[in-house]
Amino acid sequence: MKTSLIFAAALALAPLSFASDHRDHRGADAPTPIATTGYVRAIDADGKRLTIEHDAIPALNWPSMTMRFAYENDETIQDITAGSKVKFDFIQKGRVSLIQNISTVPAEAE
Ligand SMILES: [Cu+2]
Repeated sequence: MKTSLIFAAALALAPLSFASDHRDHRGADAPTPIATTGYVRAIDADGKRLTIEHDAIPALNWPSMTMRFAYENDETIQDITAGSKVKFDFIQKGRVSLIQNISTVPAEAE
């Protein structure tokens, strides 16, 4: 009886320990990517910046606004054109909002 209780407790705790292992693996200082959607208003290929009118981002307490997001590689935005509706995620690196992934949203998915 006691053994089976301990076993049940271990099973119950297993998902929690898996989750914290996963966080540890990312590193304590790894910024959490933030997902949002918006419309690309301009592409600055030389400066590697997209101007995006993004939706409100409650996680950052940001209202909807138009602002510039950085990207590191041209491949990141290869499917993006000005006017595209997009979903994307980004991290905050100091004052820079750096896009991690971005893709267009089909019109029928709106
Ligand atoms: Cu913003």
